[in-house]
Amino acid sequence: YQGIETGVGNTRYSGKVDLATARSGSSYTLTDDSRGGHKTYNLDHRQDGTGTLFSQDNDTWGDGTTSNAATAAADAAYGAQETWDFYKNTFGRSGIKNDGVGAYSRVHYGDSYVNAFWDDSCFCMTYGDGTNNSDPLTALDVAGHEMSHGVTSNTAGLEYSGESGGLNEATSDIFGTGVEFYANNSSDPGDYLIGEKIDINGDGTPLRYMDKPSKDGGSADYWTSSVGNEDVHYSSGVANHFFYLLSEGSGAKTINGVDYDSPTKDGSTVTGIGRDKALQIWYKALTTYFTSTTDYAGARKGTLSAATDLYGADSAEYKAVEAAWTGVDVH
Ligand code: ASN
Ligand code: ZN
Ligand code: CA
Repeated sequence: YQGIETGVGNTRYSGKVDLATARSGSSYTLTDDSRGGHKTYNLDHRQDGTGTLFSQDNDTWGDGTTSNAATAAADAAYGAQETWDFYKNTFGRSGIKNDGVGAYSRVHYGDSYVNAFWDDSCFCMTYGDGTNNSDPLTALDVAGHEMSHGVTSNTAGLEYSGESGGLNEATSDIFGTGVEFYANNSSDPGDYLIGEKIDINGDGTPLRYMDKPSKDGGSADYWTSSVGNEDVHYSSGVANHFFYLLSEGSGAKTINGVDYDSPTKDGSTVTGIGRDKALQIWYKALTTYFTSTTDYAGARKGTLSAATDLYGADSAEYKAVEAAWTGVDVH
């Protein structure tokens, strides 16, 4: 017998989840033939090679703790699965290249490696295990962030420096957040924080905040003429803040138990249009109007063109895009 199975993942961050797996005879592997054949491999602390495909004689993966090597694999497989489904069901996009082909994921990269990364050359995702190998970088928003680098690379191709680099990073934060809300997982509910589950600062605070990016101590809340000189993970703040304002509006709000308070540069009020429409506008702009050299002024133009295409030039959505960019001082 060979076929697609529904296994169980006991993840570190997302509780107990269904995982699409493959069975061949009495052996199961972390292979998802319902989503382009995505596979999850164990690097077992190496830093090169593909690693070993997760394989075992039962279909329950991990035990929720990092002492079990398959736990991070369950998170990574779940992240790949939800990211695939988010793109398919939100935008009709079939995989990172829209060609129906799945990527692959590698977990347990290096020793106490505190990062995760997408690599175009292997068309693969890689996750470190975090500080003391005990906080793997496999949370849903991180997985969605990294795989979205593959989407950006295969669409607008935003160069990873200057303002286009900030837009590239923000695109990953925006869609990583989209994945987290899409998954609607009770252990990791949707929020406008990035990396809130992986304890990257050691004090429980998230890596980034979309409502007010400067809360991380480095990111830009508003555009300035020098924002393109900053690290792309900081210049992204302007677009992350735009996306929050467009989705949820300015001011104070509590969503899924998290408090937000999003300011505008000039004190103006922005009325949000909801995350679903904001995601459609960003995706249309990324895949239709943005190019490798799009800067913040170009992103304003591109998202306004996208809003016109989707909702009309006289729409409330178009006006909200204008207001949200104005709120972050992009004109
Ligand atoms: N995790 C980082 C990111 O996706 C890796 C990098 O710096 N490119 O932004
Ligand atoms: Zn990134
Ligand atoms: Ca998050």
